[in-house]
Amino acid sequence: MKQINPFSLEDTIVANVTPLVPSAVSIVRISGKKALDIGKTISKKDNIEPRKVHFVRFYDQNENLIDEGLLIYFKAPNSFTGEDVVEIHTHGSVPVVKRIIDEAINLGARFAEAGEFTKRAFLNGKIDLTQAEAIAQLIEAKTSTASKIAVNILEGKLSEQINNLRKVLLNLITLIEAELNFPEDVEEVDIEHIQKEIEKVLSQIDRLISSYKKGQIYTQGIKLAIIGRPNVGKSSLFNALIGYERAIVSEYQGTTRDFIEENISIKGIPVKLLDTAGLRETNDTIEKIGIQKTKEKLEEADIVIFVFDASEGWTKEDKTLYEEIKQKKPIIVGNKIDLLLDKNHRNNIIKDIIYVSSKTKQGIPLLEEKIFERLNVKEDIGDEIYINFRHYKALEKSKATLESSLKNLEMLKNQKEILMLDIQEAEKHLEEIIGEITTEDVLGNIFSNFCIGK
Ligand SMILES: Nc1nc2c(ncn2[C@@H]2O[C@H](COP(=O)(O)OP(=O)(O)OP(=O)(O)O)[C@@H](O)[C@H]2O)c(=O)[nH]1
Ligand SMILES: [Mg+2]
Repeated sequence: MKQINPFSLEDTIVANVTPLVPSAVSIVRISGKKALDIGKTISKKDNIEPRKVHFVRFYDQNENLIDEGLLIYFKAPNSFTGEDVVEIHTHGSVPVVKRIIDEAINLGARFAEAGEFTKRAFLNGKIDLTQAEAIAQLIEAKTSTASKIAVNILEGKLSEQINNLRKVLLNLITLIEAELNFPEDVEEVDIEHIQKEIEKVLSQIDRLISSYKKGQIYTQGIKLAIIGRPNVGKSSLFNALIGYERAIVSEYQGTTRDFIEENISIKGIPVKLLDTAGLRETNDTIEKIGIQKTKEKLEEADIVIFVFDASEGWTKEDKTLYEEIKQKKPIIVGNKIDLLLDKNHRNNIIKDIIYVSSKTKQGIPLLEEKIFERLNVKEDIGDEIYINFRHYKALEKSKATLESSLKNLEMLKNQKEILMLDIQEAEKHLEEIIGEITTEDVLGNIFSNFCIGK
């Protein structure tokens, strides 16, 4: 059998771009040197012009008709991958797509690895590494805000900022290098100028670094646990927040034993909502296990909702329990407000309570508002940039190098070679972000997370 280097740019690759499910239309993409010939053979059409939609019939090698559809040819370098690309649009029939792919393979293509089209786009200089990552992020995005974050990076906004920072550092490197090479002809570089420029770069790096945590809230979301005594209406509140009767609700204490999770979105933020077993002293073995799990979930939660029964008031048990968990700064929710006739009663309890009725849904939007407020993020991110973990790590390294240069600037004034090496190192870490320098490991990591066909 022929040994194929999985990532050789010499190969022509093929894959379905759309999922293999019955649908209106499916797309197969072929990229590489043989793409046009394969397109011509499958469609039995000789004059295929680039960037034109051709309505054709597709045939297998025995001249059997596979389907009719559209064929588009993107001539290198004006394609997604930068290579010759042929796109075949068929009816969304799984066997049709498979036959087209088989034909392309018969004609010399091989099935693409995950992310291989995007990897080629990167290797051929069509996009940089931040943009390649953004494509995967965009496809994976679960909320509209997460998609906006990806699109902003795909537009090249992060690369632009990184390149601006690199420019400042490269200018410094040039100045110092000139001074070192031509000490007679070139004036000594003003150390205050160097200091100011490094500080400028550092403040931008800090701004980008701080975007990482916020970005995680938008893309990864948060965990929100509902905690409280038995029967206060935790499961009812859980159901009210997710919008359907998922958790069992009953008038018996200790109804919920195992915790239940459900994913929701609050103003575009993915929220993993957790209903837990009511906390109380009990001899019931199963309930005890549930309570232990509740305590674990409490630790993991980013935000805790502490529920009490407002119709009963803030009882001694509520107070004891609250004291136990207050370090998590819970949002306190008084439930069953529909049963509360004496409205003045509310003011007698602690401040900052959200009153709701899980039964009538009164107060639920306000609670969602409060949860969102706690996250301290914007609803519309505009054109703001939120970096990923890889960017974050590289920026941290660049920052550490620059900070140490700043600290030792007085000493480095007379050791400009070392200063220059430091600045060069800081600049290299910025290069890593956009992928000017990368290793096969880094690329493997990024592209293996892609889906097939991208
Ligand atoms: N009137 C009224 N009744 C409610 C409300 N929320 C819950 N209940 C009732 O309170 C009882 C307990 O509700 P659950 O949601 O099962 O309470 P829980 O806190 O999950 O209880 P455990 O799972 O046992 O810890 C049920 O009979 C619910 O119908 C509410 O807002 N108004
Ligand atoms: Mg329950």
